[in-house]
Amino acid sequence: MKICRFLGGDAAIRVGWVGDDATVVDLTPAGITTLSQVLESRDPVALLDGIDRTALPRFAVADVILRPPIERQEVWAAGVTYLRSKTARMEESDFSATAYDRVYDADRPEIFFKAIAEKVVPAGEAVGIRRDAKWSVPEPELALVINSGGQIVGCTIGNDMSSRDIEGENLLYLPQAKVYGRSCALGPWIRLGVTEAEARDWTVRSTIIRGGERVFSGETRLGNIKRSFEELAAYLCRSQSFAHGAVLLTGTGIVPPDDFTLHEHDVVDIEIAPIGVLRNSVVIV
Ligand code: DO4
Ligand code: MG
Repeated sequence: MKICRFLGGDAAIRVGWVGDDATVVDLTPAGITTLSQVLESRDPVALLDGIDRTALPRFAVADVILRPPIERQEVWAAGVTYLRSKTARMEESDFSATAYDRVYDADRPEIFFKAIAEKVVPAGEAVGIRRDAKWSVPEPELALVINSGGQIVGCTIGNDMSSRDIEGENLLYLPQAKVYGRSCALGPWIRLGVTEAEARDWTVRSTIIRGGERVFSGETRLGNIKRSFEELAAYLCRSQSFAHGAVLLTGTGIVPPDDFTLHEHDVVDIEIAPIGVLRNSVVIV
């Protein structure tokens, strides 16, 4: 079961039920006007299953403008959760290699703040590459949707856009490498009611298109994430609570070759087939 936020004809943001990735059913007449009503309910899937959708307005996905599937949650990100990510970071920086090596094996994961909700880019809009960076990459990641009680209630697709030269120069520059305009995309929608065991069997695929040509493709299995989703969510919620919930990116296992950098107008696709495809073009910010 999938839910989205989209713009209605009156330009108001509505919550939609997504069927077969092709149809959006407007849940407003059924009294569902915010995502949090669903995500904070005792049983989100049962809540939506209990709605008779037959008489509700429906639209083709292609005809609606999707908004990011997030309202007031903070977005955080885990890093170095795949072996591939650890080796890539160790190669990018002599300065920080030991830190990446250690954090991969440490009990405490790397978790950093990524974005506030209003800065998140939806599917269909442009993600950003910094104008002062020379080496910019997308980071295709599963994103966990966590409610105010710290429970994982759904998942979506995330892009943790990163400036690898800035990150590699000095670990203290990580916030600048990771947090800037248009550096976080989420979407196209949230999938509810999935167990971790099911999700770990899924594959993340990413392609980058430049001028109509595919210039990169890569894939990994979510089962390659070293830590459990529950462990990552529990660390995020240690010594802090999220009144509006949180979204936690789970790290990347897809790393383009070291001579690859994104260009303006590239198009980045990230597919996790049981969720959908997050597609964004690239703009310099
Ligand atoms: O400190 C590096 C960030 C790592 C990251 O974002 C990832 O592995 O996805
Ligand atoms: Mg990342």
